[in-house]
Amino acid sequence: MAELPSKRPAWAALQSHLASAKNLHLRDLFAGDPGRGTRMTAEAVGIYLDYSKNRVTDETLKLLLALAEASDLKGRIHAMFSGEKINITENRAVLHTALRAPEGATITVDGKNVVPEVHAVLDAMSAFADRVRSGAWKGFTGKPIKNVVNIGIGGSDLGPVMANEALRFYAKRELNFRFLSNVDGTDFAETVRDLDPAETLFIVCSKTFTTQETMTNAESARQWSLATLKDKASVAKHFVAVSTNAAEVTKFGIDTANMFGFWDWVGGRYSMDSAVGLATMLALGGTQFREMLAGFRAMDEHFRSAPFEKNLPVIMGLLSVWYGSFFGAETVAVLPYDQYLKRFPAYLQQLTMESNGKRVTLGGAEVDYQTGSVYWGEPGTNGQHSFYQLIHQGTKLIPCDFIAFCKSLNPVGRHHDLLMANVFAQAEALAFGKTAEQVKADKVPDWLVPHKTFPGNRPSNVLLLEKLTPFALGSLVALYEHIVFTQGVVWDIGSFDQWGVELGKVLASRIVPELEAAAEPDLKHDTSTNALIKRYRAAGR
Ligand code: G6Q
Repeated sequence: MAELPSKRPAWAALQSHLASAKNLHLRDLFAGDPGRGTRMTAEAVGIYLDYSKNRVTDETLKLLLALAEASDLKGRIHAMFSGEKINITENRAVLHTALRAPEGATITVDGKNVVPEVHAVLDAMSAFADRVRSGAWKGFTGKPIKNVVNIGIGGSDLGPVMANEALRFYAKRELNFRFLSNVDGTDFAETVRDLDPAETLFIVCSKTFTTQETMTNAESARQWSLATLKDKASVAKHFVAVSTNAAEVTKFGIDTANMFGFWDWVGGRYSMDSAVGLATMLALGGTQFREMLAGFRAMDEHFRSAPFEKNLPVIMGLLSVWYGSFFGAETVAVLPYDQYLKRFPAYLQQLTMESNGKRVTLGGAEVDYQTGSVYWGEPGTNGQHSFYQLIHQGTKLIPCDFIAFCKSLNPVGRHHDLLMANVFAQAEALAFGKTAEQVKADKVPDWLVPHKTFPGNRPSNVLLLEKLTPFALGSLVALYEHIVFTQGVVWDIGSFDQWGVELGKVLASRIVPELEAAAEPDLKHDTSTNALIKRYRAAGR
């Protein structure tokens, strides 16, 4: 079995460096190094990354880069991009990068170039989107489509939800998009309650087409639609599918001519730029969707070719390893200062936590260091009036990623200057804080001084972009995809399986018949689960 990364000399070097690095304060690092704020930056694909407010020295960065080398990050990047089956527990290639490969590229999986298929699906999605957007696609009664409901969950929901919100500015506003994911009947009822079935198109989005929540919602949607439209032939006009499972799609009654495919080498949480993005394509149209893909692709190229010391995903990935595995930080806050990115932290939660929430190495050995962090966040400035307090003055170390755009899509009076002033001020305050001396100088009574003192030394990255466009969104998502990859390689874990999710799918289906059985079931769970099931049954549902 391969040795744990923590046993490598490069890891040990960082561990011993930590002893001194822990005591450094960003105040001193900046005071002693006038070039720091411009030197510790990197720029690529329209993203300016200022990582100077991190608790690192040039020596730390050198050691982190050495750790990346020792982890064979270069080799692993090559393995991913070239279609090697690096998802070893499922024996699959990991090729979300092929989803945005240019036409004419060659990426081979099991002896077959997958790029032509990718573009064939994109063309089919684009043609379909044109018809719906122009009104040429008619519902069963001849009315054009007004409402689009994406039914999916996890990777078949969070990406489109986030992207449709993020790119709303560019969307066809006449189309009304909704996203139905939860198996809770309330989600279904509230999603459809004011919609007219004759004007509503459902996208049943499921890689496997067997996911309990999605199939239950799809079945309820079909019944709801048929209750008005009456004729089974209407299903073909009001339901389309995104799936890899043609047999199940046909069984559901959807014409496979209206099925948009993808492949087992695309993980759910890496699929928003595949056919899973059909709702986004319907909102944006083919041209703008392809601009988003170009943003992904540009970041892919940067990740694959830029030297590590200038490589955005590598730098950010290594910094998060530094805090998570060495400082013991448990979380990362992602703080977009753009209202359109309000679902971006939720999207990143799945991307990062499902990918790197693993406790054994690829070789199966239990790790003795922290792996995936808890990612969370809210758009600025709202978070400032709630949880930022804990980041500034609490006992936990929470590295932050600030994301901001120089130009507003909705310039209104002074709003954007105020918004941006807040980003810069927060990053500054977190880093430098306010010393007791400074507080005293404000004539604060002695007893109040500790309460008004800010220790500072709270690390952050600032990502500054020009404007939120489809290209910019693609580049940001790909940035985080590759940050996750970098982390996973250094931790030597499998970032592309999700056995915990699979377990949930199995466990729930075991209990369903026990809830629904007419006769009292013979329960064989633990005493707590047995009692809960009995109480639920006794309540009479
Ligand atoms: C993503 C996960 C998971 C998955 C959902 C939906 O990486 O595998 O979130 O996307 O469970 O699965 P289906 O698309 O198969 O319905």
